[in-house]
Amino acid sequence: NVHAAALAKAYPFDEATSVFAGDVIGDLARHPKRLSPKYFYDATGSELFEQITVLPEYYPTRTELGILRDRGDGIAAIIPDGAALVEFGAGATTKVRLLLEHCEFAAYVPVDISGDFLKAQADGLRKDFPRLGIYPVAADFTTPFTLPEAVAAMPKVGFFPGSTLGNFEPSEALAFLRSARKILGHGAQMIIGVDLEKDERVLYDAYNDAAGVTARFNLNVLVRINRELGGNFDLSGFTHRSIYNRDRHRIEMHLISRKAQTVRILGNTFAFRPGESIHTENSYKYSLERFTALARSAGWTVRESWTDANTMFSVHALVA
Ligand code: AVI
Repeated sequence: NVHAAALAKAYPFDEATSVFAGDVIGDLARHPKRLSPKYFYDATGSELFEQITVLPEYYPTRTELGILRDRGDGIAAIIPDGAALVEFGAGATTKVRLLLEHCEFAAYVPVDISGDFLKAQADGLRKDFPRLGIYPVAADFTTPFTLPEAVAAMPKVGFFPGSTLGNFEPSEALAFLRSARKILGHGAQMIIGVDLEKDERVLYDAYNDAAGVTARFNLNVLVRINRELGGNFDLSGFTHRSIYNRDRHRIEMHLISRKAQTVRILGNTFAFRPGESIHTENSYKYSLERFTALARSAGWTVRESWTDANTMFSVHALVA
């Protein structure tokens, strides 16, 4: 990141902020402009995402929870007793609790970049599952990390809910599934939630909710750039847009400039044409066939797939 190196000399940022600054300046200098969806999740963004998960239009979270609840016995039947559950990314504990209640896990290993968040989450679970060994790992789960020694001898079960896979580009999704297989080891299993292609109106509404929470979530990345990097984005100068790109099987989120304007960030000036977009997120939607093929290319076999009655969302058990 050449920008980060130069910025680190000029500004007294911590390492994470230098990387954020370098990414923002590099990505806004591109044509078309873009920003990485990983920067949505500051404290406000994480709170807005929690609000999204309970919106009437946003079906994925409640549908996946329904599948985990209704198919809990089926999932438990294929998981060996005494296994270690390794969760890639640790959000709200609602989903993992469902698995822990249905299956006899000996250990739980939440992996997340935010150490503070992990600690709070682990403390809450310890109270309700006193016999479960909890071994948090503070790491970026998209890069290789080692599992704690304590779970070395246990069978491993990965857990990657929420269709987070959908926010990866296809090449990144493949790389992640390969890396997870390496980390979990031979004979491991993985439970993964994947959002499905469906009626475009349903997809459109899920990312253009009537209450405007998704719009606030999208715009919050500009608020964050203003606060953390001293940018001067005029929030009323940008509008939220989500569209379904049918050819690429993905929802795209954009922030559209309402007028000709310039924005300054750390000594850099970015010019916007009226109607010009910053592409902020892709959310890929899979068919069962395309997901099966992707898992296969990464060295996994789909052992079982579960969906809700309306085939809106899917949960898969993979074997390495
Ligand atoms: C976290 N991720 C799976 C969400 C999604 O649906 O792609 C993020 C999101 N973006 C807008 N609404 C929700």
